[in-house]
Amino acid sequence: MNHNLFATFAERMRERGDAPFVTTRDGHGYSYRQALETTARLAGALHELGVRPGDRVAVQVDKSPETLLLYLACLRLGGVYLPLNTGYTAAEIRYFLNDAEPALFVCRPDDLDSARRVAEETGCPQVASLGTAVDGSLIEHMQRAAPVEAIEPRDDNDLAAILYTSGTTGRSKGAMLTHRNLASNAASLVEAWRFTEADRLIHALPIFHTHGLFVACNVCLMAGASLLFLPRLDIDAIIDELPRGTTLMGVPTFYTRLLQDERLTRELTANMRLFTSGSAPLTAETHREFAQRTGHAILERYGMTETNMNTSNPYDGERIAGTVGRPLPGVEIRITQREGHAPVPDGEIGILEVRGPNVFAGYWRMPEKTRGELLDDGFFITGDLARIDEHGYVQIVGRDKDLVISGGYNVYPKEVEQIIDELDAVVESAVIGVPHPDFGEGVTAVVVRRPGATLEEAQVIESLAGRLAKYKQPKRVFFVDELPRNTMGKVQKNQLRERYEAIYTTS
Ligand code: MCA
Ligand code: AMP
Repeated sequence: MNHNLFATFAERMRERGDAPFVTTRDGHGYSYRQALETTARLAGALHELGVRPGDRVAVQVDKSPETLLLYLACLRLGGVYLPLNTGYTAAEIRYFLNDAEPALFVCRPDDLDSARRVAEETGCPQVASLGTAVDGSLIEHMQRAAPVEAIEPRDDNDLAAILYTSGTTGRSKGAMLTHRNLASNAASLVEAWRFTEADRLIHALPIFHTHGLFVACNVCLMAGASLLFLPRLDIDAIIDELPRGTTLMGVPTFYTRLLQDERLTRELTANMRLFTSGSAPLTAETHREFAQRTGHAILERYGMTETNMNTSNPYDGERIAGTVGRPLPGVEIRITQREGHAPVPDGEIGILEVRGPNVFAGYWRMPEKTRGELLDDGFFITGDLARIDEHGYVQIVGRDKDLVISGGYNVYPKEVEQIIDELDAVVESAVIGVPHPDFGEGVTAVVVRRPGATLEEAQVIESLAGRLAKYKQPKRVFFVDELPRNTMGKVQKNQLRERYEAIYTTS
């Protein structure tokens, strides 16, 4: 049996025939039949460009139906899909290409020159481009190449994708996801969230992360549902589409922004059956306000790049605000002490560990880091602090890792601090996340200047431009004489978070 995830998708695609698969607001799109054919043609283009089974295909392009088909074509050919945030700078991309050694880098048409330079520096043999108007050299290749009709045989444990997560101690790590990881999770979610052919998902997330790509698209593909692709979060467009949609998946910022719009009502959302939230904590207040306004209890779930989705509030039972529900079928969780991994007593806070067919195969070419987080018994240490409440629901209460989540994107303070600390006028810095009304947490830098130096806030932010994606850059920078430390010399970020707690929420 072929365990290629695409083989499962292809079966559904054949069955669904002329039913709509993915469309944009201006009517461009593909039926399931057209999508299946186009993946064969795109696989032909990839083959012509030298991609062979097991090869990585790095992709940094804007969201479009063709981007999704490129992912599927890569699976079809047995390639390993490596999507990259469109906000990453050339400096960030250099690291990923060096580390992953892709056979092909697909970039935006406008980025072709810089992409070619980075590819040359990193030894990436081929570059192609893909635009949002069915344009770019990849499309030209597709028009010339012979389609690849076959579906490359893959094992359960063969890699389907690598997604980079920033490292708490510097280097980004490539999470290796297998065909089994993706297939098992998509099947669980279809079941848990009752996805069917009748669903129409309003899709406004980026498709270079687990949430927008695997949770949203794989689930729709497995269920034979249809996707409405919006290029980004656009509240007007969502409001306009809600009467024709059945489901929306978002990060908490989606819901706080929707709530600011008076057009969001019970009537507007009457056709919708499911709103889900994840990637960052949804406040109980947002959950309640949304339920009051629309009659829909947002279904919050919890996942990670390394594990796909782990827990979910129930479709039928009570969805409890401030919790992420119970483990999905086949997923085991335990709450442990940091040292020794012994379980904590019931109801107490500890580190959340996860095991199951959803848990990744390890970090790309980083056996040490893999051993540090993926235990011999198969449990993965998430680094999230959690407790299990009296209903058996998981509550994520904090993080044991130094991480800021801004608008659903992870920002590792270390990465930002390292660059700020390179400035001549800086002695040291600490980057923290503090409550932000739009992004949940706002990236904030606290900097110690050298005596006599005249560094200002704007200069610190400018120094990061071109080196770090915009979402990682601090929204505010503060200067202090010294950073608070404990007796061991460790910077007390909790104290800093308390001190700057209200900077974004009181204006
Ligand atoms: C944009 N900006 C941001 C963010 N997004 N700054 C901080 N955090 C962000 N998330 C910057 C822009 O560059 C801009 O800067 C300014 O903030 C305002 O941008 P705006 O137009 O408001 O941004 P937007 O296009 O509306 O985007 C906000 C967003 C977006 C909708 C929250 O970031 C988003 O779609 N986030 C979802 C991320 C996601 O999919 N995460 C899943 C990964 P300036 O004005 O100065 O130019 S986690 C995952 O997959 C796990 C497994 C899971 O559990 O799901
Ligand atoms: P990423 O590495 O981008 O996949 O982000 C995964 C992290 O996002 C998790 O380890 C959690 O810290 C956080 N996360 C995801 N979903 C939720 C949620 N529903 N509530 C709180 N945190 C979440």
